[in-house]
Amino acid sequence: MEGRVIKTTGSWYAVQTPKGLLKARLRGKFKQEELKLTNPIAVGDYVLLAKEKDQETAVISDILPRENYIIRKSTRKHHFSHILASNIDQAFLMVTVRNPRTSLGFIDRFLVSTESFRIPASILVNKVETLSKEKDLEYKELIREIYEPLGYPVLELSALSDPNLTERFIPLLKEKTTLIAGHSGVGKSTLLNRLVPAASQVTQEVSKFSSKGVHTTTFAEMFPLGKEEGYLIDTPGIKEFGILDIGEQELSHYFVEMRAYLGQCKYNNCTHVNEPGCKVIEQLEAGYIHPYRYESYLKILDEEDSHR
Ligand SMILES: Nc1nc2c(ncn2[C@@H]2O[C@H](COP(=O)(O)OP(=O)(O)OP(=O)(O)O)[C@@H](O)[C@H]2O)c(=O)[nH]1
Ligand SMILES: [Mg+2]
Ligand SMILES: [Zn+2]
Repeated sequence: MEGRVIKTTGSWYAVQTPKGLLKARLRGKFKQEELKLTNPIAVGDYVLLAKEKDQETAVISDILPRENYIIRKSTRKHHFSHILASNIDQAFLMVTVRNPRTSLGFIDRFLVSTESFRIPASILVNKVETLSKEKDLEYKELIREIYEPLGYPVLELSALSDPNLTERFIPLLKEKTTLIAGHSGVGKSTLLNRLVPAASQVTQEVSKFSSKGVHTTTFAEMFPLGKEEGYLIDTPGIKEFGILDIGEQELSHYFVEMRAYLGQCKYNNCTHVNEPGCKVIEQLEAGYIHPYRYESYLKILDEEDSHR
């Protein structure tokens, strides 16, 4: 039978099937040929599984091909990646101006990974009710100025205090699998709890046992939206997104504002760094490409280069 992984906790997987939720484990080891992964199965995966003799647990025998996925760099193993979630319809990157501050470079890395699969992405600027300093408000506006013209919706919110979150967000989530990602502490689970009351119980239960009173998400988990079709995937906070092996000429394809000019540079193997007759550099100098975005482009190019 076929099912979808909605939760992983290391060795066990919760799989939603037509016959209900099953607790499943993996049979043997899977070969992951194209990627060096620390997790063979991720939330969002469609899998084939069969019930075991006891009828209470199941064994996963295969993973169906992933339409897409978002990865982060493994914190433990160098050159390894960890799939946050797979088969998603859209991604929300939650960012904050302070406590913690999200950098533009982090946002751009995320957008490269969503663009590489053409996953629609939005930027959620959370905790806006805490911002009053001129500098902070300017940073918030900078985020809007950079990303909105590129086609990424920038949504400001206060997951803690906005009264109308359900009315605002549920229509965006309907009939879709949505991933929420971002640094630790930006408020991903807080938003989830507001939108999916069933999830809130889970979190409250856990936080009762937590001495800090704050529950840091440690495993990705997918929550059904209830009567609205659709799923919301809460993910653990991450420091850095991974990027699949992207060639140096390929990277510019994932910067939407550069895409339009590709093929117009003098050299067809242009990397848009310092080549003469580069259309991208020309557009940058004319003010049509944001300097911060170009800075991120160079940084990612450089980092990926050092991995080759
Ligand atoms: N002031 C303010 N605080 C918020 C808001 N949203 C969340 N917080 C607080 O930020 C802290 C972290 O929130 P979480 O929802 O646990 O953050 P998270 O992104 O899930 O963090 P990880 O699970 O570690 O990745 C909590 O103390 C929340 O109460 C907000 O809109 N305004
Ligand atoms: Mg969380
Ligand atoms: Zn060029």
